[in-house]
Amino acid sequence: MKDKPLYRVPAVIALVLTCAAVALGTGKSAKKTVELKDAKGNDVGTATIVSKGTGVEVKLDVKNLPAGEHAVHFHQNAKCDPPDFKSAGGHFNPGSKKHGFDNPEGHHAGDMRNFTVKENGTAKATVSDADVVLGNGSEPNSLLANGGTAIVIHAKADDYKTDPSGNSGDRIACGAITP
Ligand SMILES: [Cu+2]
Ligand SMILES: [Zn+2]
Repeated sequence: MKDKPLYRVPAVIALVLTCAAVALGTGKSAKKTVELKDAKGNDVGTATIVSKGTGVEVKLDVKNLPAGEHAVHFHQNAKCDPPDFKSAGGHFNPGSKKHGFDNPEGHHAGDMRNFTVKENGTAKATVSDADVVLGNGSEPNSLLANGGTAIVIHAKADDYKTDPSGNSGDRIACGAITP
């Protein structure tokens, strides 16, 4: 009787493979909602990534963040370990560029424009990125490639030119983007 569950193993494997095949077959994700956490692990809202044209658009709906202008980027690892979020790595940079829209050697695929948090600590803002796709993870510039990426909000604004991160200060919120 003890070996009975073994009979189920091939069936389970078949089911998993079928699901994987279906998932790959349907290919691209068109939308991804990411939960953002601050350095203390508190929920500070969401970033909803949608495919737009040949890139993506990111709808930020955040709360409990310091008022003012903040940098937001895609970073290379889908890993948001508090409190410093260093685990997210550098900016997502499949094209091996330098940082910043105003940098002659720039810019990283993960670079985006700053957004502003209101005095009450909230923001509803839309930023875009023409250099990345959601895709299915097989494209080099897919946010889902190599296990995924992260979206990171910084303490300060991005100056759009200082390598490697626009002099944007601490990482104050992070959300993993996983396949
Ligand atoms: Cu960043
Ligand atoms: Zn950058």
